[in-house]
Amino acid sequence: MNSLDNFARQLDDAAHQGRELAQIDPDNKLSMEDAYAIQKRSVGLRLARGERRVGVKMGFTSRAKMVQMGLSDVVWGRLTDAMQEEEGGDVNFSRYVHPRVEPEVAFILKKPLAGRVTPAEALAAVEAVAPALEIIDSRYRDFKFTLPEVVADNCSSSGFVVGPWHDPRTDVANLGLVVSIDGRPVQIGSTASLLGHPVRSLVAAARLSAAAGEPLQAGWIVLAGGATAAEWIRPGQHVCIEMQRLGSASFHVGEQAA
Ligand code: OOG
Ligand code: MG
Repeated sequence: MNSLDNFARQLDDAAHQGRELAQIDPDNKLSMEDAYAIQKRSVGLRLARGERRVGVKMGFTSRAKMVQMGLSDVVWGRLTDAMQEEEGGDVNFSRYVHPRVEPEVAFILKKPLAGRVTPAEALAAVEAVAPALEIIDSRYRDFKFTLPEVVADNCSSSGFVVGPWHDPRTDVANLGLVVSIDGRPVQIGSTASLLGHPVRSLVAAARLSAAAGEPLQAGWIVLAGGATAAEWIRPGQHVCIEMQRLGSASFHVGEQAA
């Protein structure tokens, strides 16, 4: 087994078992190319277990997230069906290592979208748009990592919840949003923080996925990135996002299994 496969296996095991591991690249030797190769292989292990690819998530598309994590390049990860949690349902806390939640915008595509596209072309491929919550869960101890390490770890992808789908012609340029935990607002922001307009994140997703040989497909979901800093979540909490015009999405964090 070469070292990329070995890292992929370690990261997949940690994600599968919901346990943390030490940073894999303490000497800063991994290139971004290696990192994406590890990500592809580790998601490949999930697919081999029967999970189905359902889309792409973008990372570090807002200043709030870049500042929180101290990293500043836009990155992307692969979403599978097993990551989608039921809207309004219970998420199983024991499946996660040390989860955080962040507000996102979700697009679902009605057509493939590949390569260098304009914002208008990107919007023309959108079937619907929705408010979403991403549950990120770095597999690394203390949620600490370098850019290649987080990319190798599928950009902390772990869970996501999608709210009601809306007409793609809804203007999503600058929608106010509030994340509440147990009814208390904990993050307030706007969709404008996503590269100035969330559609720019979709444009970037189209370019980066095609460059990786996995162009965006009809039916795929694209998460545009966290619009605010992420918040820790704990068993027993109720987490909700309310977004202007698009409504709300929520979940309850189930008690830790004994
Ligand atoms: C990396 C994932 C970044 C986003 O929306 O910016 C991300 C992390 O913060 O652990 O999902
Ligand atoms: Mg995110």
